[in-house]
Amino acid sequence: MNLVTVSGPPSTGKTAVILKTIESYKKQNVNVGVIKFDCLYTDDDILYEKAGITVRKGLSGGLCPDHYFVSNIEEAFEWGQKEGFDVLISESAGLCNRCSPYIKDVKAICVIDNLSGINTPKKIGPMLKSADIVVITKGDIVSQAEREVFASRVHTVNPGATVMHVNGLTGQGSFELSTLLYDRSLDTETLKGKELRFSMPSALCSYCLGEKRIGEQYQMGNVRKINLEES
Ligand SMILES: Nc1nc2c(ncn2[C@@H]2O[C@H](COP(=O)(O)OP(=O)(O)OP(=O)(O)O)[C@@H](O)[C@H]2O)c(=O)[nH]1
Ligand SMILES: [Zn+2]
Ligand SMILES: [Zn+2]
Repeated sequence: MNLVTVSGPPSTGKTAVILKTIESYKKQNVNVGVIKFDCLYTDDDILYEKAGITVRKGLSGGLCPDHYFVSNIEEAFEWGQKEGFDVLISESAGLCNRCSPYIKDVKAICVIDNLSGINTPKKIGPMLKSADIVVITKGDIVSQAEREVFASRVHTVNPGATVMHVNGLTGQGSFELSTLLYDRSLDTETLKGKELRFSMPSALCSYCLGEKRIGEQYQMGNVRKINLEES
């Protein structure tokens, strides 16, 4: 089975792009399943089910969604193998810009949209920086000049990535994407022992542990203070 990890900030078009890409696979009799990771809420599973795609979802609740992803991806992978998928696509919410779910030797796709502002590529962090393919959506609602500036900002942050434009509504570009995601000759047997591309920052502070009170005397562990003297 091939595993493909898709992530990106909320509402950028991940589900739309995945649905269009799976349409291409269906025509080629490639069996695809989806595992969706989110933080508090998602109804993506309903969208996938409506399209006839087998899907499971996991909500991380109080945990960083990427940490939750890593703790659960092996089980999700084994589920996909039992289901007999050729490709398992994970969709995860990029809610934490410090982290990313990408695994070495597992295809990593970041979906961002043209509407998010030209400085967004710099803000996203490892989820964009360490992706193999960056998919840019919503090109239909900005000008050609804006599309070009945005794509060049993406290239600056991740010069090694393949940058693609996909329209999540019409599916334009999704066939090309589908040809890059599935490799028939590649059969990943297990994720055991594989490594993340990026070590998740350890940020154990009082607030990670449930503290609610404001005030220096309540702050322990990994505390960082802003320097307000400098501008
Ligand atoms: N105009 C336009 N709208 C798009 C495009 N791609 C997605 N959308 C719309 O953007 C909205 C969000 O798309 P989703 O596919 O749900 O985004 P997502 O990244 O999966 O969202 P979450 O999983 O909730 O974080 C939907 O209303 C889509 O129809 C695009 O290329 N152009
Ligand atoms: Zn989604
Ligand atoms: Zn995180």
